Amino acid sequence: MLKKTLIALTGAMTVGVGFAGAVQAASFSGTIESDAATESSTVDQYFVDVDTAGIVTFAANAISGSLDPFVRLYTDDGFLDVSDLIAFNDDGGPGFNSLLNINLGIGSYVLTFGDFFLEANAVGPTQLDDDSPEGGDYTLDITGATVTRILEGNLDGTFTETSFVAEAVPEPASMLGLLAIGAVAAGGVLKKKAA
Ligand SMILES: [Ca+2]
Ligand SMILES: [Ca+2]
Ligand SMILES: [Ca+2]
Repeated sequence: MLKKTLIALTGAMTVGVGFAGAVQAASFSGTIESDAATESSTVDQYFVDVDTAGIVTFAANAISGSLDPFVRLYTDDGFLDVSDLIAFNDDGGPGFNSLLNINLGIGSYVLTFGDFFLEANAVGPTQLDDDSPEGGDYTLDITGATVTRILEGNLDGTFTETSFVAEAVPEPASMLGLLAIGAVAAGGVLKKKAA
């Protein structure tokens, strides 16, 4: 029951987490879809603004399926193409997960998220994924930048703009929120064990 509820909320909801100081952090959920028949998989785009120059972290973790996360970062000049590429990461995180730590100046950027091997010119909504199209649910944690827009790639070649809540939560409220989430999760586990 709890799991179902959480899945239903993914994609449309963002859990904003505020830290002390000016560091911005937020966590997003999404899904990469794949189609073996057409050897394709979807590519999602996260538009972010950096308001204070410094280290920005993108942590992309698969949470279901056989997804092998691969991320690429581009400058946002209004027309996303291969010439905008500035960085990428495949397996910098645990296992096959991606972790991109990069020093960025003030400006606008686009992170693309897809399954291995995400080519530099594969800017969505789908990519030719002929090494083996794989999909699954994922989380993306972004620290040091603010997400302004999310475009989810669809297998039919369209994008869906995902609505999300970017919360600027003061530290005390944020801590209460985390405690509340922990309490709900604990409640769910207890219920499951009792059933
Ligand atoms: Ca461009
Ligand atoms: Ca990977
Ligand atoms: Ca693949």
